[in-house]
Formats: sequence, C-alpha cells, structure tokens
Amino acid sequence: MAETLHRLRSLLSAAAVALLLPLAGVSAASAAPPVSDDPDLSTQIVGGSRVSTTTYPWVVYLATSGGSQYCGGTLVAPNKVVTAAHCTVGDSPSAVRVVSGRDDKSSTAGTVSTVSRIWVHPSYNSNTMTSDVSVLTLSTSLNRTTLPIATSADSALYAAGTTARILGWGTTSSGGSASRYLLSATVPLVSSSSCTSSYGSEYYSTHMVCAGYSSGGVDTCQGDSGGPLVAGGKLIGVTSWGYGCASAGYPGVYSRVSNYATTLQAQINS
Ligand code: 4AZ
Repeated sequence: MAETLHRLRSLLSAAAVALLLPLAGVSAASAAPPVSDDPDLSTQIVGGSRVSTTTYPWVVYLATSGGSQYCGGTLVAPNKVVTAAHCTVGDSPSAVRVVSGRDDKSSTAGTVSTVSRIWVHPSYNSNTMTSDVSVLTLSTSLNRTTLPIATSADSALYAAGTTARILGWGTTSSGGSASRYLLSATVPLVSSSSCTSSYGSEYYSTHMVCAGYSSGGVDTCQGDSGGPLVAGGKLIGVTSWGYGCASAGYPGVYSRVSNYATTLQAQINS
C-alpha cells in the first residue's frame, strides 16, 4: 500500500538530511517531560500514553480489507475523513476501511466503514511531500462528534510553543512495532525558522508545520501518518513525515491544514 513506499522515502529523506545538516542546531526552547514517571512503560512509546476514542471520538484509523491498520485519520463531517495523501494515493476505495470507536485494534468495538470515494490533493508531490492531504468519503455517515479544520483565520493556533495533541496507533519507536492501543501525547509547535534549521529546504513553511521537543522523546511515528495534530479544538495538522521518530533536533512534520482549508472544505461539503 501507499504507506510502505512512504517509509522507504522517509529513510532516504532522513539520510539526505543527515548528510546535508550533520550538525543542524535547534534552539532549546522547550524541555521534554520526564519519561521515568510514566505509569505504564509498556505503552510508553514516543512519549505517548493510552487514551480513549470516547474522549477523542473523531480520531479514526485506516485499515486494509483484511483489517490491518496502516494510517490514521480524522472525522471532519459525518461521512468525511481527512488523512494524508501518502496514505491513500493510488488506492481503490474498495481497498480501504475506516475504523472508528475502537481503542484496541484487537477488539471488535466501534464501526468499520467502507469508502465510496478517495480524493487526493491534485498538487500532492511524493518527492517534496507538499499537499500531503486526502479526503475519504464514507459509504454511510457516522453518528460521532466531528472535528473542525483550521482555516486561514486560525493563524494564532500555529504560534511556536502552542501545545498540540498527536494521536495514533502507529509504531512505538522508529522501525518498531505498532501499538495495539490508541496512544496520544502533546507536543509544542516549532517555529518555521527552527524547522528550517532542522530540515533545510525539505521544509516548506507554507505547506507544513513542525511539532516536537528540541530534545526529542515525544513524536508521531510510522503508521500514525494521516492522523491528527490538534490545537484549539481544531485540526491544524495531518501527520506526514520526519527524520525517524522522536529524535532530538528533528521534530515531526505535519501538513499545515489552514493552507488547504478552502480546498479541503469544498471536498468536505461535497
Ligand atoms: C511515517 O513514516 C512517519 N516522526 C510518520 C511520522 C513521522 C515520521 C514518519 C514523524 O509514517
């Protein structure tokens, strides 16, 4: 599926960044929280802890027809899910399932929805990872709380240092195994100048936003792609890429939802 190719690209991209910016500095603005007091180290992944879809009813995951989770997503209307283009590009709607209301992937809780349409941003570029957003239309509407998307009026939500929430069922370390349970953490948004210091020309400030502690330790990871970055009660980012996961000096990179708001909202309303 699309995600597999992205993992390869992430590795190549990481190597290129390491070669180009071997000593890229990042201002030490925020310290990561201690990890030693985590009450449950078995679920302590990239700084995450277990949460429930009862608390976050709009977080969903994408699965194959065989039920394997491979990406995240956000319910933004009763029949619309925002995810990453790299999660869906080239896929047939019949190959995708959207699972909602299921904290534990090993359970049968919640709802498995089929998909009637996949829209991939027409400007999505898998080399630059710009316009990494996609909208799925569900065959049947869900009765679940939705999350609004950030618009151009929400620039304040992108201020450096803003606390944002990440959620997903992805891997608990770079190259590790995926989480059985929904995990979540908060991370501070990183300024565009700092993210450029990390990633150089691979970071496109109009298309992307970065989040993470300068010391690393808390991050999204493989399989979290497509899932939400949330602040101020809105979807401000879509998990997209990064150099590994939770590495010091290399924050997670998210599609900047406000940049695509008009285009996304047209799809959500259609
Ligand atoms: C991925 O490959 C991926 N640390 C997602 C998020 C991040 C890196 C890779 C950010 O799906």
